[in-house]
Amino acid sequence: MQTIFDTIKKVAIKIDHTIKTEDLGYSDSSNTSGEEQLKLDVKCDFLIEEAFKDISIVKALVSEEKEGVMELHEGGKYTICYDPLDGSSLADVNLSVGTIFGIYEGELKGENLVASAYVVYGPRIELMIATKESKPMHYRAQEGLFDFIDEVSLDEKGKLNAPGGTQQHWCDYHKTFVDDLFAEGYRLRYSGGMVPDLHQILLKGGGIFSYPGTSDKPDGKLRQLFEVIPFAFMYEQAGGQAINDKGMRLMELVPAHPHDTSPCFFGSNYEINALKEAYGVQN
Ligand code: AHM
Ligand code: MG
Repeated sequence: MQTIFDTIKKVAIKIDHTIKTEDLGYSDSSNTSGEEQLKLDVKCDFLIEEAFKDISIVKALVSEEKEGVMELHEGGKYTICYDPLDGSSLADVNLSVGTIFGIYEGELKGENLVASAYVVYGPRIELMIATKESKPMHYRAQEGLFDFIDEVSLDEKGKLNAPGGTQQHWCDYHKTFVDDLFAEGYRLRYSGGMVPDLHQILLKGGGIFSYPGTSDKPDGKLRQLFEVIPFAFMYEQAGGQAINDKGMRLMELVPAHPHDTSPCFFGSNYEINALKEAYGVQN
């Protein structure tokens, strides 16, 4: 597993360089979710594939930017599911973006995730790694190498509210829930990049990030294998909770297809318990 984390560290530095130096325009292709791919999406996907292709413990790769599963080594133990450049449409306005990795052993489902990691490309490059044995471990790059900063824990209750999805398409009880948090004094923090938005909530002690099912997207937007399950694991390891709109732990998701999405809510305990009440699901 350490080899995988070391590879993530090396490729993160390359991706950061790519973001800072390469063309921000569109490629002439689109991904499985029907979204137009930027040249940066394609390049970052390629860099990750190159970085992992000779590592024998990696059985397969599954990328948000590719259709199927890319088999690598038959005797490998882990499948790495990744979003090469999450929030890539924010790069041209110079906001933070990220890379997300979910490391699975066996069938691709929540309970088989054994570790997750994400990288934030902002004013600095930061990395968070979570394993079953640890709280999320926070690193920051300094001259191309990652220094360990600290373990991260969520407080019982935070102050930040990051409500995703188009408000016009929210259901009434979701709107009431979001409004009630603001009436309680919560502050809006939503950049449109789930990596920096969830990173901010983790590091500032707590709050809630939501991307609900909406009338136009009943299953939400965020993809289970590359986005939802890796962050659910991070939040649970930090002492928080991560659930869907039925109150089910996101770690119990079993995607039928690699690109399946799910409504998702990540937060500290107070806010997630309030959400369960607002949605009328088990607490
Ligand atoms: P992407 O993987 O195509 O970049 O999309 C995922 C991003 C998330 O980072 C973010 O939370 C969400 O899309 C924002 O969506 P919206 O613009 O609907 O708020
Ligand atoms: Mg993404």
